[in-house]
Amino acid sequence: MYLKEKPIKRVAAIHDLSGFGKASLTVVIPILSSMEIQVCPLPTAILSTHTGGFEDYSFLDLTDNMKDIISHWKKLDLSFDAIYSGFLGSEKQIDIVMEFIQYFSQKNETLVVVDPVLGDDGRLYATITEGMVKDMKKLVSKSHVITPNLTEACFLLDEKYDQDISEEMLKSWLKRLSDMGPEIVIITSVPDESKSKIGVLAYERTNNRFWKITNNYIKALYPGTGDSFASVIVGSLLNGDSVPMAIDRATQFVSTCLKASYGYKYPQREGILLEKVLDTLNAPTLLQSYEIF
Ligand code: PXL
Repeated sequence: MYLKEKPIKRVAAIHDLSGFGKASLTVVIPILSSMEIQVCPLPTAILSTHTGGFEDYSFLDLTDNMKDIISHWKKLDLSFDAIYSGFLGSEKQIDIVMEFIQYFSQKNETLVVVDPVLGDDGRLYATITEGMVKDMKKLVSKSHVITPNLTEACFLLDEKYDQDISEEMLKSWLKRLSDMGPEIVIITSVPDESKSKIGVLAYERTNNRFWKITNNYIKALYPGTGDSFASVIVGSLLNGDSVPMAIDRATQFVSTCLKASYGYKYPQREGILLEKVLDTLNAPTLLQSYEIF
């Protein structure tokens, strides 16, 4: 049949909605929409702002509402090309996401991407508990792709955060993370030896290949860059890119966002100026930056 019942790819995006500060759904939706992918948000919580650099934020836990949303989606017999989870609000929510994956990826045609949002810069985010770290390990085991930053990789592996980690050690970490379940492991925010560059390292179990991309380090911490990176990975893989193409595209996009933002003087906690560079997502990737290591 020529007319398709589902004309574009569809993602169930399980993240919070933070009203101000550009993170989670406020970056996931524009990025994936720009990549011609339909986003169906399953919100985990509503916050006045994200938690990175703001205090006294409001936090509405949506655990019970998530169950209602999911049961309606089941009644509608919805199907998704990908399930993509990020910031989760409680241990109970991690169980809900695992059940969601079990139910909605029965035919094994659904790409499951877990961004194990736990912390950054060696520390857990304010709302993340030790119990959530433990449960996140279980959720990771149900995924095809994970995108931890270096801090999150340490928490998932019970390793100490050390910015001076060697490449050989990182290779073993990538494999150990993949042994937990996911076929593709992408670790972001890895400083290189000189600390003047920052890298993304990836492992693909099927081909037993390691990929690396490094970029000049911009000394600035804008919350939401991890969410932007993972969203581009989801969009690229759904659009048929290979793993190195996807990391190339995601790295170029985040680095363009950082450069666009760094030229302005405003509080970094307000996040990257995503809107200024969204249209670059559809430019062809030059595929000149990745290395095999
Ligand atoms: O960008 C990750 C993220 C997502 N959601 C919330 C956060 C953060 C990071 O600080 O606070 C609410």
